[in-house]
Amino acid sequence: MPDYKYILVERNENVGIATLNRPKELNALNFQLVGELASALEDFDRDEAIHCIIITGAGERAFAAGADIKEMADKSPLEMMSGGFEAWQRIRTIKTPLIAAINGYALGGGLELAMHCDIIIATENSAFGQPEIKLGIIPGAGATQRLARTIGKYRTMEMVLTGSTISAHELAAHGLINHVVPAGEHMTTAMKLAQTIAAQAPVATRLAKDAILAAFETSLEEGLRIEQKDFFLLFTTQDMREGMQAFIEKRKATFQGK
Ligand code: CO8
Repeated sequence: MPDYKYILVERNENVGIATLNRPKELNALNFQLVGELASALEDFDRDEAIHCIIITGAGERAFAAGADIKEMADKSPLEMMSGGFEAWQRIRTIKTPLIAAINGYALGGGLELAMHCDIIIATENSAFGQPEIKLGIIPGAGATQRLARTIGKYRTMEMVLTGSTISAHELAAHGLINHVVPAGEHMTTAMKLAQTIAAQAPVATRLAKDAILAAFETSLEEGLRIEQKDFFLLFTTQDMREGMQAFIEKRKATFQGK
């Protein structure tokens, strides 16, 4: 396991956990942290034993309060362009289902990181927002696109143009958060969900993620084609035979990831 400076990595049976670990700085995302996170997620993605991944933040106050403002403050456009944005692209292409477990602030790049995940759990004391406009910039890791596609144009405009924060309950009502839980229960809830996902056939969960993401990235025609291709592909797996045979024999399926 590589020696990371800004994240913690652990395994709990078939679940991988990556923890953003700069609690004093509210887990602000400096370039090295995002690079380390991308590498850790890729390691999990390559590990056949890992079937679901949780991303969370260390400490009581934040998932992540955004990109590291102190690191960005004197950067030129060219330095920003070559400063490691490809790490976000690497996170975007992780195939294993990702769960964000949020406790506290998820602002700017922090909310964008949560939106790179596939399921979002947040405690009721969490606060969300895209405050970049107050810094004279706009979101740069996907929020204008992912927020608009999830909560709609008008709410996104208000969030991005005012930079104001929004509660977990409000974002859940708009469809961006799956479950709002009492303070301190984000990891328990995320772990239960992760274990349920990890117990399924892993090729199927990865292809399900692939097909659902196509809904956000392609036309309906192309998305339907991707879904069918993924669907037919699963008929080549041993896990599909096992899943259906187990149903017929009225027993629990044992999946092998093959
Ligand atoms: N960057 C750097 N340091 C931060 C950040 C941040 N985003 N957020 C908090 N910190 C630091 C503070 O400077 C402070 O450090 P110190 O003790 O040395 O002064 C420490 O964390 C604790 O923070 P506060 O004292 O400010 O705590 P408060 O409880 O008073 O306030 C807030 C909490 C409201 C969350 C406040 O810290 C805040 O407003 N933070 C900044 C939020 C923000 O503007 N985020 C957006 C950043 S821009 C961005 O995310 C663009 C993404 C682009 C894509 C990614 C490119 C890499």
